[in-house]
Amino acid sequence: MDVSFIKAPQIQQLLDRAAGMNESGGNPRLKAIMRDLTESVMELIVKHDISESEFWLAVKYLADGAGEFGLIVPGTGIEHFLDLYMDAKDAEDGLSGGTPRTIEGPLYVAGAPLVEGNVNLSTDPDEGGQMLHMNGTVKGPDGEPVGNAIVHVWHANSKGWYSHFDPTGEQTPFNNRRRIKLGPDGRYAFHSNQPSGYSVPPQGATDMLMQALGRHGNRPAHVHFFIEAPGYRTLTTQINFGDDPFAADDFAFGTREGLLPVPIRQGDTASIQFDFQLQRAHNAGEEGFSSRARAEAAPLPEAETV
Ligand code: MBD
Ligand code: FE
Repeated sequence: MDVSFIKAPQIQQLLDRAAGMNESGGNPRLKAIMRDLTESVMELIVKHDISESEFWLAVKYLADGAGEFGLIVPGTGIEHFLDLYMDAKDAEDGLSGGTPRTIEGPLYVAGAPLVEGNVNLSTDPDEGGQMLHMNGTVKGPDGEPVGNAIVHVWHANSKGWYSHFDPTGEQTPFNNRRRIKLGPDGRYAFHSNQPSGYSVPPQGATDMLMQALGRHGNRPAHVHFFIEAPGYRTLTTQINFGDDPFAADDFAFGTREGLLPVPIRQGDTASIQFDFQLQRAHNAGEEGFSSRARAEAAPLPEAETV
């Protein structure tokens, strides 16, 4: 059977009716997107001659795996694709330059302590024993220091687990998560227990998919950032350790040229010097965050809030 089967009047009429094209109510943009999405699924079924059994297996996979969509989206390359698409639209608008954006991932938690100075991110001890020291400057397009920035930083512990998402339940809320308030010079500095790479939960939906694709579910050790500052575009990015075995083989496609510093290692300490360069905001919306739904936790009562 050829995919032109989809173009038969009977099927085109079905698509129109299913997407509410003949109804006056509803959301026109959603109708147009739903019609194309449904047609794409039909095309896929015909192109690959997907059987009824296979189709319902896929529905069951999505239903059972819904809790891991935040991992499946980066694992399938779609979250990285969103970055490539935003980059391409920026280039069209003449908005290139600065530190590359890269995927947020599913593990940010709003409400981390707001702190100043040379900051310790780690509330909990970590038997890994290795320390990470990171510092640098947040700059603007002309190399000027960006004043009054807030650097949101979050990373895993030495077992690759993030606080608030740790199945062992061992971590204190906001361990390895802080918002760092910078001064007029744009300088930041923090230290923490060094993160290890991340692996998707064994036997979970993402792991099953990766195995079926002959892939793995590992990320190199990395540190996430949001950087916001008045007058500048909020940057979503991360650095991945250039000397990690998975630096060139990240299951989530979050590693990018310019975001792979190699830590300087001396004894139990890894040091990374890294400057960020922001783009100027062209409207107030660019100073904010996307409206992606994010986890949020109550601020710590003992937080050293500034
Ligand atoms: C992570 O820590 C991460 O950053 C991404 C993108 C996906 C899974 C786990
Ligand atoms: Fe991560």
